[in-house]
Amino acid sequence: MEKIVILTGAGISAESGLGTFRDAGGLWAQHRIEDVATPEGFARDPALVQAFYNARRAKAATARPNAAHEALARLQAAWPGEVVIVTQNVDELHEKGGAQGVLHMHGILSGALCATCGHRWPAPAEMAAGEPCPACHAPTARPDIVWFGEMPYDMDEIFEHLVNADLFAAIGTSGQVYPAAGFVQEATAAGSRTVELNLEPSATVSQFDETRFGPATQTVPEWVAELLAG
Ligand code: BJW
Repeated sequence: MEKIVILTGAGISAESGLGTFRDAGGLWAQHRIEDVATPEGFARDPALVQAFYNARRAKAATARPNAAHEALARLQAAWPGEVVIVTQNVDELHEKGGAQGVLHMHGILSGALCATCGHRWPAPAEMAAGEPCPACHAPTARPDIVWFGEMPYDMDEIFEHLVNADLFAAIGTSGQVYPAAGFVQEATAAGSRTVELNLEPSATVSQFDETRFGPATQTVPEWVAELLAG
């Protein structure tokens, strides 16, 4: 039975009303990456970083999964082989749409992490600068988000899935952030077919065997229906 590995990025949640990073008017047009998505930025101004993530946590809490998230959950439930979803998104809309076992390589907005001892716990709706860790009591609670220069989560498991994939799909990701941007190369080297679904060609578009362009709420349900029809 064919194994499908799917990588998703901010584009799949765009039509749920959550901002992407690099599109015009996206999150990085409003904030400098190095201020809000690096450990150095957090050390410099924890209040700014907490405010950035508090706002995104509040927005994600009310966001609804869209037809693309729901189509991937349908594929997982109906496909006779394995369907692994790896997401760079921190919004948990795949789970809200019914997906199982999602690998959150860049963390989750609903999680908190101690920068001192590494303890992880559910984040409150609002986090403040200098909040204490419930385990070691150091005043270093932060969002459980993977910032630039940090190791993404579950990498061993993800690479294991990639080398065993028969089909790799990247959905709504610009292909500008590593290691995720290198997954298509890993999958190709392992003999997998590859497909990109995106609004526009990504930075790695030339590395895919097949491309489908358009809004995720259209392209993903169509692609899933074709797969399930055989
Ligand atoms: C639609 C749509 C619609 C819109 N329908 N589509 C070379 C190799 C390895 C590492 C590096 C390297 N060079 C540099 C590095 C280091 C660095 C990096 O990649 N820098 C680049 C800027 C060059 N990477 C790291 O530091 C990572 N750690 C690391 O590498 O550790 C060492 C390591 C080495 C080797 C193996 C393993 C580990 C950590 C990266 C952490 C990224 N964190 C962020 C922010 C935190 C999360 C958050 O706040 O939410 O994660 S950055 C930001 O970018 C966020 C995203 O998850 C990530 C990717 O963005 P994404 O999802 O692609 O969004 P956009 O906005 O870029 O694109 C949206 C796409 O959707 C577009 O293509 C649109 O067309 C499309 N779209 N509407 C369909 N309706």
